Amino acid sequence: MLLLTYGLGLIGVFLEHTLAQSVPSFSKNVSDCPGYSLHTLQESNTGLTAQLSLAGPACNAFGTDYQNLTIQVTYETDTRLRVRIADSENNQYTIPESVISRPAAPAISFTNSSDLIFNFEPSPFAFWITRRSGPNSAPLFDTRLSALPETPIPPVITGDESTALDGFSLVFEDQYLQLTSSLPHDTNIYGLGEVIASSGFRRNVAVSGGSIQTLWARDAGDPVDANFYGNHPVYLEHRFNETINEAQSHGVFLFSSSGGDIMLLTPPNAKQSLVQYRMIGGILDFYFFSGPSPVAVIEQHGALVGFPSWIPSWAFGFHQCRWGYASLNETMEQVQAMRAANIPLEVMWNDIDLYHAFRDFTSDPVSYPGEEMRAFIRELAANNQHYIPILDAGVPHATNTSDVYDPYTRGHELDVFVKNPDSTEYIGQEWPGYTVFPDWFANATQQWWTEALKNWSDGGVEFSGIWLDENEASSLCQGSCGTGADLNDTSIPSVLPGTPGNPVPDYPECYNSSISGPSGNITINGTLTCTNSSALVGLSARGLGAGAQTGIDINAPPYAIHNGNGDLSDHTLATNATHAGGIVDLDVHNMWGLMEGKATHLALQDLQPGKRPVIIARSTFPSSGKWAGHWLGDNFSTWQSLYYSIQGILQFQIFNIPFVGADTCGFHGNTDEELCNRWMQLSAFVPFFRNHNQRGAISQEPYRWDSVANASRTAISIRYSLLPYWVTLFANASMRGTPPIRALWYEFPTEPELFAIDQQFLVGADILVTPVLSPNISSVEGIFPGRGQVTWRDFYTHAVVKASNGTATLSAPLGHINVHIRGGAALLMHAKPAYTTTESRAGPFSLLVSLESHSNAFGTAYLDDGLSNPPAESRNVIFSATANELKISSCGNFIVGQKLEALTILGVTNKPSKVSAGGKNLQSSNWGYLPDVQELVISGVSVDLNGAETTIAW
Ligand code: MIG
Repeated sequence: MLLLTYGLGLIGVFLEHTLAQSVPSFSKNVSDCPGYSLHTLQESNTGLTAQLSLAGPACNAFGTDYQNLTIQVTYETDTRLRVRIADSENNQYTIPESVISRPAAPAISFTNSSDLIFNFEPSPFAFWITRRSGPNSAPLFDTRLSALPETPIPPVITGDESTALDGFSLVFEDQYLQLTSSLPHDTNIYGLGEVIASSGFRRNVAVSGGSIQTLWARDAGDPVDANFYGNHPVYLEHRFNETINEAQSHGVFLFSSSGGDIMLLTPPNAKQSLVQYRMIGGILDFYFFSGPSPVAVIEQHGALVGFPSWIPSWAFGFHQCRWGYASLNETMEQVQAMRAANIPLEVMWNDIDLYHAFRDFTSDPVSYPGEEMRAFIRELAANNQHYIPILDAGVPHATNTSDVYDPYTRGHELDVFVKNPDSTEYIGQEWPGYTVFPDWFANATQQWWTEALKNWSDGGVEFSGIWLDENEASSLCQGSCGTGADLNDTSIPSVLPGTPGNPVPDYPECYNSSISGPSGNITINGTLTCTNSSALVGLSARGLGAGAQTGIDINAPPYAIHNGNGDLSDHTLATNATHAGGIVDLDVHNMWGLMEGKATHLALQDLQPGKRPVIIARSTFPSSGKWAGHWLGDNFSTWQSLYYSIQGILQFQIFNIPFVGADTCGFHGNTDEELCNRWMQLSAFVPFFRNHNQRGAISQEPYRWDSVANASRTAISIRYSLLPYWVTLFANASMRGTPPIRALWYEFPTEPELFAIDQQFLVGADILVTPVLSPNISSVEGIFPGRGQVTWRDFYTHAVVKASNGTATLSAPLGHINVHIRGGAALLMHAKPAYTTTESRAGPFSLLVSLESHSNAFGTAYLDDGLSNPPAESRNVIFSATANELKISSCGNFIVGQKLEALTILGVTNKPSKVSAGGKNLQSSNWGYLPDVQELVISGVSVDLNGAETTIAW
């Protein structure tokens, strides 16, 4: 009853703010939109500028047509071309440099050297992009009507007429912008997000359905085929010409913070596929990246939006979290239990349980007292461990004048909160009751945020990093529900999960009560009762949640994007919430999470000078990687979620936010032993490795089951031995945007059988992970790229994989994850992985070399102190093997304290008669040869990685 009255009250307030706008009537039909004609063309040495005029009567489809547009084409580099179409009046919102700074205008001309060429026809205006290096191949992007099929095209979602396509003219209205490009039939498209696509990592452009990527940040627990936390209007397209065995990738990025729908489909009977952009604001500011390799496309996107921030080496350790550690004691017990079980724990986290009255920047005086927190965190630090707490987006509104809550008082004083249209504070609702929201556009917000973080840390919560939750931004009520309400009322229309009245009752996915014990008693002792076939059912299911799109609010733009919540103002700041300078949230909604991440990064730089900030954010936007990493949000304790985590991790590599991972063992629902076992092992090969759980669900820390403890120890030990490899991959990401985690086809772009593979992935170029994604099986089939030309060796046994037709069935008992090393790899490793990354780094190095064709291997290792920001001195070590010898050389100024003490060289065909290091023969007791796996093992050396070139010969 309370809920109902509450809800009605909110609607009243909301309408007051929205009814004021009278909405003109629109045709809602783009079929008679006239397009534009180009004139007043001016060419320059970096590109061209021209005017576009509406070519006929305005169609006013979902807004009012602009009469005049300006197009600017800039050859920014040889691999990046910008096509920017904006209203000549400059009324439409554009992303300011203060939020995302972009490279300066080109100082020299790339017009005649760029691999991308801009072509156009003036009337109706249309453009297409071709490759200089591929004059005869299909354009990469083509908006000509002649390139597009006849319209109308039936709905992408059956029964949802708004997803039909009925005209391809360029439409540029204040509230609707449409641009359509032809694509080769059923081309390979990756990216556009954030999404969990039922089609897998490769997006569905096929006849049966197609895809809609809706761009609107939304707090929704990992829905399939619908918009949720982050927004990334960038895709990576891959084309393979079988006839000439040529593979080329390119990228297309729309630089816009507006809400929108991006449709991908292949019309029935059409010879081509399409991408159609439907934006409800902003301008059309496109960037094209020429690749031609997929990794180059990702690097080119990074060069534009910003490369990922440097990650300190400790952040690659194992993180333990859950919602529901009720007290500091309970939190400490986890740290102790992990130590007792000898399962490495690097970073301990707390969720909102930490807070006093659910308030940001607090710790509960009874359950998490400040001074005890300080002592706890310092003890962690003394053990080379770290601590990360949560921060929610909604800052509690103090209830009354006697309620001292400094972050609110101070923020109010500095005028840093989002406003209603009438300039009063916008008051939404979160766990603490009524909340306000930082306005990242206001002048003093950064100062206030930094101060609040400092005070929190000074009060005892001496965090090493920050976890940013709910930053879509999420609000539990509709509109500014606190405006005019009784702010003393801190009740919320929702009960915490795990509290009486809202238990987490579902049995683990594979639970069978007849085998697992009496029903009604969920324990962590799950049994292995799922069959392989049942668990992955639904992977091909579709559905974009468009059913939720009823009751469009009058305050919503006339074109209703396919927001999973329907109303754009639902569960978030209302579209009319107002930022400094009069910006309405409608235009910048998708950047709230980015801006919070940036402000937090800048604050940590201030508070922890010289250190690399560790920030994990839920809502992201292009350039978020410069400031933060990401976790994949509220997934489920299911096998399907385990599988989906791989495409999520791959997607965020495209977005240049490589430090990403899923809630290991699953968030929603109750996990079980087998799932958690497999998941702990998979996540050990994922950049951000954190176990996290829903409040009220059964406990799932890795020590809870013996088998999971064993599996975790094994996988974490491999992870820590591979730390130099992770550090090198992430250094390359921060310096060049190179993605650390790669889809198999990135390395083998001419092998179409790999284009849809997302059950396996590569760590860097050299480590292939083939996880188990289904219950109750003890073998797994894997594909081994290279078509027999590449040697893959088992990481554990060093045996060469025998793949017939490119695939092999691998033994995969519970507790074993298949990992293979690519022939030609040379991996520097920590010889003695220890309890923490710091202790692992303190030990000696080893080297694993997997020779290709029995002679060649190459690898590099980036070494530095793992902490400094910006990075201080570094050293790049190069390993290069050819015909019976390995050369080790390095450059840089960082002094590596640890020696290389052991080498394993795989692929040595015959037992060597002698082995030498640095010209001196080794005693026979210092090396051995295993003929079965053609393995030469060398110990008893002590190679100085700072020295001049050392040669190991055999
Ligand atoms: O409304 O802080 O995604 O990781 O445990 C739920 C509690 C708020 C959502 C996050 C989840 C976190 C939870 N939060």
